[in-house]
Amino acid sequence: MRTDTAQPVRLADYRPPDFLIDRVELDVELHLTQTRVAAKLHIRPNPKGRSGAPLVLDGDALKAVKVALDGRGLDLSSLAITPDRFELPNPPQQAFVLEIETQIDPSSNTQLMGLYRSGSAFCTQCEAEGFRRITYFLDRPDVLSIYTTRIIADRKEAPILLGNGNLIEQGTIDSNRHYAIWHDPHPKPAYLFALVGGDLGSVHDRFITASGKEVALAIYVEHGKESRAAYAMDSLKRCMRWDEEVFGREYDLDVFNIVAVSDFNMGAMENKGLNIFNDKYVLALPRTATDMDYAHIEGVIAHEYFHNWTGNRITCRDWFQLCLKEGLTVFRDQEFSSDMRSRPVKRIADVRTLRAAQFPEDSGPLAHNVRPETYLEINNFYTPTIYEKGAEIIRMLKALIGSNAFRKGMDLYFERCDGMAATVEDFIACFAESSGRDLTHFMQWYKQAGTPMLRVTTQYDEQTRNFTLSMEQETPPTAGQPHKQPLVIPVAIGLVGATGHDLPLESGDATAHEIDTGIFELSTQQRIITFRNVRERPVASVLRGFSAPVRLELDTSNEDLLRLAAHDRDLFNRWQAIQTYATRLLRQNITRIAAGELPQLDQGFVEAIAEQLRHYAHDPAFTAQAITLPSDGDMAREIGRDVDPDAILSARQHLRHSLGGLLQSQLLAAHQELSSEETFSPDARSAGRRALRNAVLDLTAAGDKDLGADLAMRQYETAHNMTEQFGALATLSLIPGDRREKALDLFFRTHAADALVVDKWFALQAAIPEKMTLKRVCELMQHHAFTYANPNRLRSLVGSFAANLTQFHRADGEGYDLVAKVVMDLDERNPQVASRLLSAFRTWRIMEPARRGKAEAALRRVASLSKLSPDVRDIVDRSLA
Ligand code: B3K
Ligand code: ZN
Repeated sequence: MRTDTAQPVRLADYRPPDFLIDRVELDVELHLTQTRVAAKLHIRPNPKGRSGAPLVLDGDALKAVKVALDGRGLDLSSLAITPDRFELPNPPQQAFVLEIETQIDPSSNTQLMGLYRSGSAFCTQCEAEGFRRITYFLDRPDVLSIYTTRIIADRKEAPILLGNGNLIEQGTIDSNRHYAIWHDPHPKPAYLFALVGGDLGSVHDRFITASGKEVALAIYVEHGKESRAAYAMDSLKRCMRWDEEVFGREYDLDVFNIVAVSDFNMGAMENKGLNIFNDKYVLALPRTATDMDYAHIEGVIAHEYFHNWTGNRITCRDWFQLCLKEGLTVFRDQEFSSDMRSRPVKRIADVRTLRAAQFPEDSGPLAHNVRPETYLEINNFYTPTIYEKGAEIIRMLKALIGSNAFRKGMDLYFERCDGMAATVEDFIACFAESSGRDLTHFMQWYKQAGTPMLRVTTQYDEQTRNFTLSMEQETPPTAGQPHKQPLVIPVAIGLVGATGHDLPLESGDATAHEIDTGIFELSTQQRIITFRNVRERPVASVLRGFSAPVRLELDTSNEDLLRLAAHDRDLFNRWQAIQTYATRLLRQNITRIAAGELPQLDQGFVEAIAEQLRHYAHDPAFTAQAITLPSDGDMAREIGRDVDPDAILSARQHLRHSLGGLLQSQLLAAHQELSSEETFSPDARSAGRRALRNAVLDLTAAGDKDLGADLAMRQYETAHNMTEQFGALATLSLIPGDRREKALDLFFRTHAADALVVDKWFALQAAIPEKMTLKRVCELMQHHAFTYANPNRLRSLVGSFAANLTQFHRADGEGYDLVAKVVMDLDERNPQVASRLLSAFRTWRIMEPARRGKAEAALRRVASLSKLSPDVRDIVDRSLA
């Protein structure tokens, strides 16, 4: 393992490479423990680099066995080669060919970076810096090369040999071995390199592009799982068409291959023409996958495919520009899913994710800019801030300049930057040009961490019929950034009248464009807008569609929230109104419980939920979101300091209990009406019905646990698909007793052979908000199906526990101790997954003092280890700073 000697890398220090590598010819002879990699690099000095500089190539745990320069062998002992560095002190001043042969051991690669084994297959992961674990290289995203890869393997062991680009030749080497040659005509950085060798099953299809070119599509999976790839294939074809229609982007190779593997550090990887996926985002059958899994498959397949243009054709100059490909590609996949499903429901889901994952990051010790300025370990920057907040910036850009200028700007970007390693500035310049706007101030979103607070107060004057809305922004300080600048915030506003309709907007304080679009810009610290001729007192619906990634503080009364909840034509704000109301109720009850008083529930809120239920037929998926109360994590974030998770849990349980009890008959009726269709369809409407049915079941059980358990058992027994079965099990998991244990047991026995379903079983148990969960998790870590070797399994048990607010943050500190111990045990084997788990501590400072002390002690224990990976060292040091 590399240990923690990493030096910070700074954006300000960027220098073009001294050499370019135009062509790479790789010869990879796959072997379990002694894979031979012969690289022939066609190198030339970069006219933009320093002349006369030495050639220094990156390596990581490599062993060179042979080196030749322009065909002449070099004596290895005369060269300064270490496992992580290859240097030619006096390279030729013109183009030259450097041949390096290395030998690597994929079987002992437990980090799952570079070439490794998953099951019985060889596969690779090179982003961000994994290619240097395969061969010495200029492993940086601004060195673009054309790759030709010959893969040689035992024919029986690896009948399937895949590489980037198009297959140009295949044949026999001898009686046991065969080869395949893949050529990728598109220059690309090394992080997009991939190869796969193994004995895999596959499904095939084809796609005809808008200009009539045929593309052969294939998805490779473990033998026997072919039928599970159908939805992924369907999603692939739909997103290929969508990218043509919405962004004018066509696919550019003859083949597009996807390989699903079960050991993968993250979700998936967009290698050119050869996407490699965590099988969780490929495999689905109604009896093994929930609707949420289907939606994720659709989204991730699209995300990786969309990278072909945003990431691959146009890549990043350096890793500081990561959001250039990730934020933009997340925005594109969100838009795709919105077009495939219910747009408001997708928006609500995305905002929930942003708030649950990015907001806590942005207000804690790991806060960083969407474009960071320094890093120690780049793998720690694949964060919700880069991805989700990065996508929000693109969404705001579109709102500010309008759809037409946005599309023109995208077209310009594709035209101007194709084949380039670009920067955020290159990207934004295209929109400045297409819209004619100066976007200098807008750029600040990339340069400043922290979530802005937007405070809005309103006043209606019956005499003058003026409605005054004042907005104020403030971004709290974050690590290393004590003073913040005001940002350009697009605030979508509507004025909702008594009948629920929007009142016309008229104001001398706003531009005609703002009045037309309903999107008002706040670009200074404060802005006051007076709307004129407002015929009745309106309720302001602010930040419609969540038009900016900010926290909103509003003076809307509860009564006015009910108007929005019932009528706002913006469905996001309808949902938000209920969430805001519920949050207020929960906060009051937390205080009441702490003071020894009884929690309360007001009738208005109960009626609002009942009203949502009455109208579920319109969009059941929306209703499912609307009747789901803010989570424990939502409340912890809202409270923001001296958090006592147990107090949050009891207030929530109480509210759910009262609500479930009061609405019981309505809930039971809905559960009955929504009972499932015999034949399963994963489409959004059917999925919405199932989501609502599960939400209804859950609330019923919160109201009356015996009734709920009976209903859940019945649903479990009659379930036709995983969504219903797992929904029932999830409800049962919250009701202690024999029934729960029996159901869990049965579920495991039914699905023991199916790793992705077993992951759900682990995850569900680790999420139970009960004191006994810690013991349960420790026991499950001894279960024969548990292993440290598989990232999905680890995340399902330990990751799920670390996301369990009350149990990870137990008052006795044992939750922290457990996660810290797993991180320390795992670090040597897989630093990336270890550091990801450790980032669960990112909110430790908002806890009440006793818990805070325990969390800090656990972090200090990790920090005190002398041998830590740079990944974990970086996270632990920043968490404690
Ligand atoms: N680009 C990859 C993520 C790589 C993570 C490296 N630690 C997947 C994606 O965002 O599409
Ligand atoms: Zn991505």
